[in-house]
Amino acid sequence: MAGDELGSLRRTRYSADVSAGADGERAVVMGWVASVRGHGAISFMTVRDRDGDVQVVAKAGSCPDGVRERIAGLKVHSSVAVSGTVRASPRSPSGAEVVPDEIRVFSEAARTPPFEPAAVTVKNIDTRLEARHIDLRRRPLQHVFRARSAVLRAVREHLYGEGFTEVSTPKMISSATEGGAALFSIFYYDRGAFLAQSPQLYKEQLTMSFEKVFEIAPIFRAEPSRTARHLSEAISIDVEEAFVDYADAMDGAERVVGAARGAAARYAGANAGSGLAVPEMPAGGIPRRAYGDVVDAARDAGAGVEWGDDLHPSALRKAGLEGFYFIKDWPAGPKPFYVKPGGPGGPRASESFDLMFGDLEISSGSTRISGRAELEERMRNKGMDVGDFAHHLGAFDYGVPPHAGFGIGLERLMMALTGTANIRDASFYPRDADRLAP
Ligand code: AMO
Repeated sequence: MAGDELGSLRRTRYSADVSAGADGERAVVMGWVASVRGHGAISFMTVRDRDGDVQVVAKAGSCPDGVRERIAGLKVHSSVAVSGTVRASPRSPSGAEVVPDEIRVFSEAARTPPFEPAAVTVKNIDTRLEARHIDLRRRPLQHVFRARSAVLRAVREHLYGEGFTEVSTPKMISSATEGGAALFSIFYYDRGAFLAQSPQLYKEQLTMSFEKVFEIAPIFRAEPSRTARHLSEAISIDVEEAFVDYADAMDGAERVVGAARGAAARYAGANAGSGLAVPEMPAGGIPRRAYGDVVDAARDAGAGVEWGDDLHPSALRKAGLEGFYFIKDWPAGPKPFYVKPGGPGGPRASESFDLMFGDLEISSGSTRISGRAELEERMRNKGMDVGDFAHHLGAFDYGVPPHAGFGIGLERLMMALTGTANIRDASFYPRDADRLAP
């Protein structure tokens, strides 16, 4: 059945403006049916919009019979407009309801949904992801994604305030930047190409012209790992700066995370009942632990780790590490080719760091190699073909400055800032090894 036309009808208030103070005023509200209950002569409907819910109460005698009957027959998720009068009502959660005199049904829901709009939890995440369009209407997710939006805005404003220039770099590239394993291959006209794993080399080059740059954009990782913390397509907040080292980069990452946390905390403060678990920043700043000390602590706690090993979540949990902290001075061996070896951790270490939240890696960063010969040697040691990076290496003929930076995974940051357990719920339409749709 064709739906009613919008025509010249326009919303006059959002749900938040349907309050006791507006008693007796006219209102046109629009949104989606979240619930309907009918008891013969009276029908109740909840209409959900951007801000919240409006109670619509259609009672025989106080509204036209046709309107009441139409409301009683509606399915949840139908999109509607209700015109009527605001009436103060202590029964209603917002303190007011709308008594309708007209209803328009723009698009009637065609089937019974796999879960209710008001469901706080739905057991199977795949059930939700298959119907992501309506899943995203559920309040718990609305809060996570609105907080995400607030965080992105705060991070951008913070970085602009520090004098960074926002840049965009190619996502279709000819050679790997973060090691060859996790690459997606694509066709580029008649050639093979890849989706960018990170903007790493471009952001480094851009420090030659803009000094302080950042980019917020997708990164692509062909992750075979099926975990609650890996996506195939993630959003990265990438920051890079000339004439600084990794200690400055840690300071910078700490300020970015502070700005992000502040935004999440303000969101949660302004939205009582959001359920977001926003963590505190550590008093006295984010602690910086040397990799060697963390290995020792994990070993003392019974984890079988040696200097040189990666630090798996289980080892970090054993070491009792919680909240935000940095692990710095990682072994150079497994680090990407552009990371500067040496530093305070010794000749086998590197000027690098990870920013952690409990056992979750939120960010990594480093001082970069800024000399061509050293960079080429690192590439050869890693079995890379130097010829593949001719353009990038060419930059080093024209005064590459000392530089450092970091990349923060936005979804992981949001997991930390909201208490979201599965990374898929920090991505609107998550991509993983098993999921390319919706
Ligand atoms: P790295 O590979 O550690 O470093 O990535 C940086 C951050 O991006 C996030 N991330 C991911 N999030 C979800 N799913 C994934 N598959 C995934 N892979 C990475 C993590 C991680 O800490 N170029 C460097 C950064 C730099 O040195 O500036 C880089 O890409 O939060």
